[in-house]
Amino acid sequence: MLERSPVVATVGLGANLGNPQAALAGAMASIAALEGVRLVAQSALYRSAPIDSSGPDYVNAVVQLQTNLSAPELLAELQTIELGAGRERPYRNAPRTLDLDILLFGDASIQSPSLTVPHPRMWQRAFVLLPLAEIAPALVSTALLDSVKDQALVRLVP
Ligand code: A4P
Ligand code: MG
Repeated sequence: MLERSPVVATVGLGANLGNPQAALAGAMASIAALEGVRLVAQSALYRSAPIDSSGPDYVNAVVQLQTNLSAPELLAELQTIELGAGRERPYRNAPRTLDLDILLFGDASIQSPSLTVPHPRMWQRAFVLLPLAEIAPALVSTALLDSVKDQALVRLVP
């Protein structure tokens, strides 16, 4: 079988139930431990109020990884990690113990019933753009950052 060439994927992490900081740290470790995945960068954690959602404040972060997995394979692995963190889906945008979204997968454009990449709402959200700018500044223009400046976000310093 032909080896796939590695792709750099960007994953957004979020949580607002349970212990979000611990959930995000655990998820980063689980992602780094996946076969066929190498974690190349991780942002700090950021706290913000829910957008189009409810419940306690969210904690968010973004990681970049290099992987030989396909995008659907990576999604399946991320969903297994979500389930391991007690993720339930009672209704759309419900508060959650852990959410892992594929934001970018190389320069792929994917529109399937189970996967839309780039993530359609990522460019409107400070909780994605600020951590992304921290680890991949070339991907986030000043104009984009300016467009989300009204969304309050606190960088959590460990
Ligand atoms: N799916 C399609 N594309 C993707 C992708 N690129 N990455 C499908 C991951 N999954 C993708 O996901 C529902 C289905 O989307 C999956 O089965 C998968 O096949 P989900 O995790 O159950 O639902 P979700 O995350 O609630 O959906 P969505 O549409 O990604 O939600 P959003 O728009 O990301 O909103 N406020 C703050 N402050 N911080 C947050 O993290 N998150 C949300 C979720 C709302 N408000 C927030 C935050
Ligand atoms: Mg999700």
